[in-house]
Amino acid sequence: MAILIKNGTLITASETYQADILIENEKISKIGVNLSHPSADSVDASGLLILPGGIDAHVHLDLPMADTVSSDDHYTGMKAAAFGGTTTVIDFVPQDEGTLAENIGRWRAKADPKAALDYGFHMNITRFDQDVAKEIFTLPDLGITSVKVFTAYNGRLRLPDGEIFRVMRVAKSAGILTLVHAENGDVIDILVEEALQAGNTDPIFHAKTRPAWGTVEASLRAAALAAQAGDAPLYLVHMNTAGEVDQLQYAREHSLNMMGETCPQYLFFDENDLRGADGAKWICSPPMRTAVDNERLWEGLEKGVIQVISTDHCPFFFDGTQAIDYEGKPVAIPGKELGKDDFTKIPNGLPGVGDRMPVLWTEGVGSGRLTPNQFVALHATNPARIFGLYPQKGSLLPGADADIALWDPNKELTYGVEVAKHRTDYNLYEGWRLKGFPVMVFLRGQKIVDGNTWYGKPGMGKFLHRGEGEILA
Ligand code: DUC
Ligand code: ZN
Ligand code: ZN
Repeated sequence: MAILIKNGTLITASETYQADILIENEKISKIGVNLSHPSADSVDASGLLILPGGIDAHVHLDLPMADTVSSDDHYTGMKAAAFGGTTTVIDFVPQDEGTLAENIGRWRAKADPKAALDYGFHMNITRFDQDVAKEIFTLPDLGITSVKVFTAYNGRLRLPDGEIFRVMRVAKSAGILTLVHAENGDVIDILVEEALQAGNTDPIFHAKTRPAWGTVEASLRAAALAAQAGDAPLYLVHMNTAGEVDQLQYAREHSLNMMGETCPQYLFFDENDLRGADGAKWICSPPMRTAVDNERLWEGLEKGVIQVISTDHCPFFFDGTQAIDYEGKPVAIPGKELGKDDFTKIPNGLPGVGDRMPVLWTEGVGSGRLTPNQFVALHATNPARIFGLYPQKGSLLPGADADIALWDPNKELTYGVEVAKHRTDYNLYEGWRLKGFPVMVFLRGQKIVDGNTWYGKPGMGKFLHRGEGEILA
């Protein structure tokens, strides 16, 4: 079935223009003025903007954490994403028992039957030896062209610096991008132990025990390791401090192949949000920082130092003892209440995958800080390029997948948990007034969202075999 979207204004990463779009066989087949087709279903997009579907390059779905699991799985999280204009997500495969291929196989077995959007995987490397080194070379054949390493979570996820250096060298020669989670694991462990000994168990101590300086230092360390690994390509995840923007700028000014992302929570909130009775809602790692950090991250986006806005979506219920209604059924999943007497037991993570584009449209484009074209670059085109999905994803071009968000720039609403479709009991943007919202969303030419109606289905999303990504200068 063909679809003809008429009279809309296309917004790409570099252009804004009026045209019609013809969709055939899941792809954009034509873009032009006054297009016609004998049997296409016509969609009138007068007064609407046409954006490439968003790409959230950093989500965690169905992620086991301590005594629970993140509350959005590959169906519910992707559905929530779609209602916010996102049509592709990239999830992380934990490195548990067995080979990388076995881990990926197990994660695919969970994701494939549920996926409601197209999706890819990053591979966490949290145990490294010669066998893993060899296996990294096979990841591109499995569709994975990025690995993530950690400088924190001692004894669990962290690799020693020498092993991070080795991973970077291997990854570079395999055409793979290394993602780094930058915090100082040693300092965190000492501060956490001291806080608990002193009886400091409130959520604010989550932030106090993970200092910003650890992140600044670890991000420079990552840049230096990548430089010494023959200028291995490097991508800094969830940037949250002003100092990280400085380090990224420094690395880029010195021609290193370094890029970075930030997430909405680091633009709008600070550690004071952890102080209230509901402070646990804001607990994620790395934590919120200060208003000065928020501002410098905005500047990093405006000036192109930071390339991507993703979410680190990893929601938990605030009160997982109380069921919510999800698609007509009661659902309760243990959440933040697990840590009511001890911040270290609060599951780390936030909802965000559905909030990202509507919130950033209002606060970024609506405020004049970002142009609509920058918005598209940060939310779709840049992640597509960096993660080897361009031009199939993140573009409005003939031949590309027809992943499209029709955006009403004048739609105003009060946002919050009742509007967002995440499977959790709270929303960080409760009561925010938003202007500009997706009203219709297509995944490979299939209408999956129309206003408040959901047409998506579990299993309709495809696993994406990503190619080698680009280094964005
Ligand atoms: N941080 C979180 O807060 N949750 C999941 C993973 C991560 O890096
Ligand atoms: Zn991380
Ligand atoms: Zn993450």
